[in-house]
Amino acid sequence: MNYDVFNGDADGICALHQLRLAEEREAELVTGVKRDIRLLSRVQAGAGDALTVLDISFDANRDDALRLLDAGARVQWFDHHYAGELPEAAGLEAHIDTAAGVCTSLLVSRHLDDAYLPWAVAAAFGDNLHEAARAAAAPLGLDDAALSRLERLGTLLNYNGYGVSLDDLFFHPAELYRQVYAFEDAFAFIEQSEAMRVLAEGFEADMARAREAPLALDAPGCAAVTLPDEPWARRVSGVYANELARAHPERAHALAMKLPDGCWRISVRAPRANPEGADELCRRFPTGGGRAAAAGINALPADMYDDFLAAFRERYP
Ligand SMILES: [Mn+2]
Repeated sequence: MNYDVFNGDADGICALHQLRLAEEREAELVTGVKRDIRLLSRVQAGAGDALTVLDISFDANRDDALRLLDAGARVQWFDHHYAGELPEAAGLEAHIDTAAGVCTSLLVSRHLDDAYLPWAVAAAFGDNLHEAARAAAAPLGLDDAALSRLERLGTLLNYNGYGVSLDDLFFHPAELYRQVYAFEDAFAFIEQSEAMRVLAEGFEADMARAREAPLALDAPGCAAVTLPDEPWARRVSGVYANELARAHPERAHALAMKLPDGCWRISVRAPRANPEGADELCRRFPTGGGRAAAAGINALPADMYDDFLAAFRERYP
């Protein structure tokens, strides 16, 4: 049995698509919303089974990876997230590079001598790696309009992955992958696929609502946006945070979403011009964590929201 295990965002989908264009293989698809990264816990496999794992952290799946390798499964892994120490296991083929400006689809593209490079460029845009995407696209000799179409493809595939549960999404990521699978040419997919049309409409409507959302805080160094507990807000919050970060590179951003139990889910982006401190700020609060440039708090008790805003403002004056 084969298993294709991939993050449900643009990077995961485009990584798998390139590999399966290069080598067709029947496989059970294992994926989920973008935040659902502990995907290997769902796989039971052993000797004779082959897994391809894409765009999820080895470290976050370490126990299950060791379980599957011990059981005799062969595992091929491409990723750009923190992996920690890799085990000495004959069955593991790891292509892991955590350098800035690298995403999983670019690693896969490198592995395949850039045979399907437009898909990797789109994925890099989806992961908000705009400079890396443009640099990687150079050999394609595209004009600005064509490059913008790949940016839009990456943005929309990425947007589809955001949500708290699969119910929030327009397409289950496995279904979206199947739609992509029918197209070798990325530009044909952009022009002809029903999925692109649905995602483009959804994206525009969601972003229009997000841009109307009230600011809880609007200061020179930082801004905080309050979003309601609605599917559109859960879908668009990550992409909207990226848009704000690019539009105001000197400013830090916090997106706060009310959860059904009254707690707040908060995403913090440090200023792009100085991407520091988001993790340290979030870790001061219960359920907070992340990276220096992008961090979050999963469930902030409502009575601590004002404390958070004050600390946010103090950190990014
Ligand atoms: Mn990625």
